[in-house]
Amino acid sequence: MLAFPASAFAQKSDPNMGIIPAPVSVDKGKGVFKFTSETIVMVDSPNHKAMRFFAEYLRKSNLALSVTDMSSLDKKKVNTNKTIMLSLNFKGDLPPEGYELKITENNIELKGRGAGMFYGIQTLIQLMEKGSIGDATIPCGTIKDYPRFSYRGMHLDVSRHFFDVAFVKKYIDVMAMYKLNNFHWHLTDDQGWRIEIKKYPKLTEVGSKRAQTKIGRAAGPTSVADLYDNTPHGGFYTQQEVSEIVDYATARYINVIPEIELPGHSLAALAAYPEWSCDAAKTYKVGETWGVYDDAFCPTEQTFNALYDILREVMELFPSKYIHIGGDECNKVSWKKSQFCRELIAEQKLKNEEGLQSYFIGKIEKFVNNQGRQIIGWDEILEGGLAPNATVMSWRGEKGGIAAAQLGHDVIMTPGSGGLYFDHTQSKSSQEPLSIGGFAPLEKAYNYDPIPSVLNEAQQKRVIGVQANLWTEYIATTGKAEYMLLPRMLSLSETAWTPKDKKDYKNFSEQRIPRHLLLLDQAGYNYRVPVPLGAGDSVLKGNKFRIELLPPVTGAKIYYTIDGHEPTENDMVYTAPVDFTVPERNTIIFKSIAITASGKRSIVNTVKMEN
Ligand code: TNX
Repeated sequence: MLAFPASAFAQKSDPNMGIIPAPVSVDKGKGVFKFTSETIVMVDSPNHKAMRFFAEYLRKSNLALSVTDMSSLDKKKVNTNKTIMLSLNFKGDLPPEGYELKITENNIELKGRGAGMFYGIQTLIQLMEKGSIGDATIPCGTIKDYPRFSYRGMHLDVSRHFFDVAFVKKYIDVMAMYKLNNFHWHLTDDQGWRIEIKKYPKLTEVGSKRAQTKIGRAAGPTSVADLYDNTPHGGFYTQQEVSEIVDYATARYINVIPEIELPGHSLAALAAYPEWSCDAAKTYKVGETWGVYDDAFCPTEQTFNALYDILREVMELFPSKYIHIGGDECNKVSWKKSQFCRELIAEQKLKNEEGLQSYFIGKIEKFVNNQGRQIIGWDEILEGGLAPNATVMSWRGEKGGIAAAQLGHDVIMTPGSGGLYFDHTQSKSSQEPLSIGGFAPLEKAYNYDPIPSVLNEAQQKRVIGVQANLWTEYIATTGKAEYMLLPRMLSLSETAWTPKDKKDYKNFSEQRIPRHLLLLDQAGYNYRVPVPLGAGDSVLKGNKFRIELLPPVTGAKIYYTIDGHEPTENDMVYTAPVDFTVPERNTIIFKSIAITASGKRSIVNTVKMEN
């Protein structure tokens, strides 16, 4: 006999009070704070960014509460019962980005400075139960919280597919809800240049459009299976839109890091300005398929000057201390063919084309440093010698990150092997949508530890954080982008924020995720509905079985069949554990599906019970 684990979904019994990412410390209290018509929200710094965010949140919510400036009140006369008090002007220190939140039946007190206040507000919002005056409550407790890593990043590739301003804002919103603080915006690549550059208008006039896109998942540019969709694709952000997004993110304590890819992944720019390539006589067209192209920026004076001009405009638009300059997957074919490059290698006494890559990155870094900024590059920037102040994003496993940390460079961990490539598939089922492949289920990013154990203490400090990437070769719609992002981004959030010893996947996936998925639903996000909890695809051996399931989303229904058919809402509704006795040499096939209140569906899960 085999039984599925019976784990009661009870948020009330959750030691983390349902909060994602799990806080550093939670001391649960008894009772709830109730919102009534007498509740007042008092702030001591109404013009503070976080306070303005909260005021706006309250204005849009059903709570109809406004924010009162404490200085406008006679403090002695204020009844501190029924108040929610947000203060920045308190004595003592909190850890960077930290906050303290105390909820009693009488009042709520939130202390935090800067981002800390903002994150305290996010926690408060997550704790809110029901939405309107009269029935809204917050459970009592005391929370002390601050992040494990200072860099908590989420990336979005808008080159392979373009996503409009409204979607980018929605993406930033959900990042902010889960306390992520760096938005890595992959703005340029072979398949599209997406940022307006005033000095070089052809970058967007020509470089932001491709004539068609490869269908399905075939090999890269040299593939012979040439099937295309015959549909033009394009789009770009004007500088004004870029500024609007930067402001929007800044209001949510999110830094926006622009990525301008060089020297490789630059075909869209070369289609616009072939004179920046090593063979200006060649015609280049904006990439229509995926993979690594042979063309790259040529390291001439002319190209560098153009890149400096571009970066100057980029730095005007982005206040970020970091500017991402790419650096990955430059295969150097065009450099090897170039007389100019051979001569430059000799003249600069470089070893080979690897040395030239390092020379290229070094010059760009020097320029960026001279403007008071720092570069981030993918781990290939280690090849041929690392630019002196660069921060490395380790994506091809952890090797690059480890080497960089050992050299004393800052590192951001974002390895595919850590489940941080959200373009990889979320389950092995053929019911998943087309993806680039790989395998990155929810628990993989959750269980990833960004600090490699081979690093000594000083080197470990070089790992400033962790990031997940959403590459969009196979993601053409916002719905699919959200499906690939969520709920995995919540795993990233907890990996980036929560102390390692407080992480607990069972608590996360069974007690907290279901409610968050309902909240995300209500906030208008798409996501992947996990299969009914307790129902992994499996083959069980024996004669007596009990199937015990829990809805993966609060309020979702589970339907099942035992006749081999794909379950739908026309089938049996799971309400209580089901027992089976399987006769000898027989098999019962139990298939289940979860369907949320809004109609989102999980994939079908199959359990075979064999005797
Ligand atoms: C590798 S990650 C790339 C991207 C692709 C991605 C697909 C990195 C630095 N380069 O150009 O989109 O794989 O997973």
